[in-house]
Amino acid sequence: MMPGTPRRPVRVRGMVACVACASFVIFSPGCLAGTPLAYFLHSAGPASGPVRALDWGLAVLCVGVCIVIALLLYQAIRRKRRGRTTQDEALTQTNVADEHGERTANRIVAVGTAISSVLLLGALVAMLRVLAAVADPPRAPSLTVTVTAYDWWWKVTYQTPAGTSLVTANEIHIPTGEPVRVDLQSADVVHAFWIPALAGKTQAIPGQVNHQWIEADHPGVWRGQCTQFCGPQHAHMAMEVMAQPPADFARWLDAQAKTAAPAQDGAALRGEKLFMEHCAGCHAVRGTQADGAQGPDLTHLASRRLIAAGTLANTPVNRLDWVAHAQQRKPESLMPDIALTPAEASDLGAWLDTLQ
Ligand code: HEC
Ligand SMILES: [Cu+2]
Repeated sequence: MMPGTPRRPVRVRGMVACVACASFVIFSPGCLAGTPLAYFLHSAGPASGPVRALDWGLAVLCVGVCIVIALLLYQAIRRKRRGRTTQDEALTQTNVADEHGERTANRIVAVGTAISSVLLLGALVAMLRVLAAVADPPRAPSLTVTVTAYDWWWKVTYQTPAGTSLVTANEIHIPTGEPVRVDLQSADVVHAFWIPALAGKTQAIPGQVNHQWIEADHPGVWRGQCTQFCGPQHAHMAMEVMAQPPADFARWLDAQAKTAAPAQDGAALRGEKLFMEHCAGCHAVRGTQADGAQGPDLTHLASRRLIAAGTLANTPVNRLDWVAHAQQRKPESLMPDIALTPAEASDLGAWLDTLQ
C-alpha cells in the first residue's frame, strides 16, 4: 500500500465479514432439519407473489435512500474540512456566506422532506394495494385445514371427503393450483403461522379462529415457522408444507385417513405394549387404545419428513434419540426424556417403524 493511502481494505474486509455472517444466518438451514427458511426470498403462489414484490421494492428503495444519505454525509464532511482550511480568508466574508449557507440548508430540508413524504406515501399506497390483493383467494377454497399451535408444535386437522376428520402434525399437505383455507387456532399462548413462500403471516390467538389462505403454483416443499415469540423453544417450532398434484394429494389424504396397521411380529408387538405404558397418555395412534391429546398424533409418524416441529430428520435412529433425549433437543418441551433399556428401545423402534 502506498504511504498515505487511506486504509480502506480493512473496512472493506469488515464489511465483507458482516455480509458473509448475515448471509450465513439467512441462507443456512442452521441447526434445523429440512428445507432452509431462505425460501422467504421466493414466492410459490398467488397469496405471496404480491408480498414478495413489495418486499423487493421496499428493499431497493431502502438501499437507494441509504446510498443518497451516505453521499450527502460524504459531501457535508468534505465541505466542512475544506471550510476549515480557508477559515481565515473567509472571516471577512462571514455574513454573506452565512446567509447563503442558511438558504441552501433550508432548500435541502424542504426538498428532502418532500421527497421523503412522496416515497413514504408511495410505500403506504403500495402496501395497502398488496393487502387488498391478497385478502381473498381468487376462488372459494375447496379444502380447509385447521392448524392448532401448541408450545412448540403444530396440530393439523383435515376433513376428508367422506366427512370424517383426521389429525396429523407439523406437516401440511396441499394440492397444487388450488387455494386452501387455513383456520388458525392456539391451544396455549399467541403464536404466528408463516410460510413465506406461500403467504404472509397470521397470528394464532387463544380463544379465536383466524383465517388465512395459501396456494402453491407447483409441487414442492416449503418451510414455515412460528414468528411470534412463544417461549424457550420458539425457534424450534417449524413446519413444512408439501404441495402435490391433486391426484397425489388425494392418495396421501386416503392413506392418512386409515388407522394404524396392526403390529405383526414379536418386536413390534412388544413395542406397542411399551408405547401403551409410556406414551399413550400423551399421544394418539388411531386404531389402538392410545388416545392422548397432549402431543402430536403418531398414527402415521413414519410417513413424515421431520419430527419435533422441524428439529430432527425423521429417521429410525432420530426417533429413538428423541424419545431418550427430548429434553436435550427441546428443553422445557412437554415431552419428557424416557429411559428405556436397549432391548426396549429396539422393540419400541420396531413399532414406531410400522406407523407408516
Ligand atoms: C407427557 C406427555 C408425553 C409423553 C409421556 C410422551 N410424549 Fe412424545 N411428545 C409430547 C409432546 C408435547 C411432543 C411435541 C414436542 C415438540 O415438538 O415440541 C411430543 C413429540 C413426540 C414425537 C415427535 C412427533 C412429531 O411428529 O414431531 C415423537 C416421535 C414422540 N413424541 C414419541 C413419543 C414416544 C415414543 C413416547 C413414549 C416412549 C412419548 N412420545 C411420550 C408429549 C409426550
Ligand atoms: Cu413461536
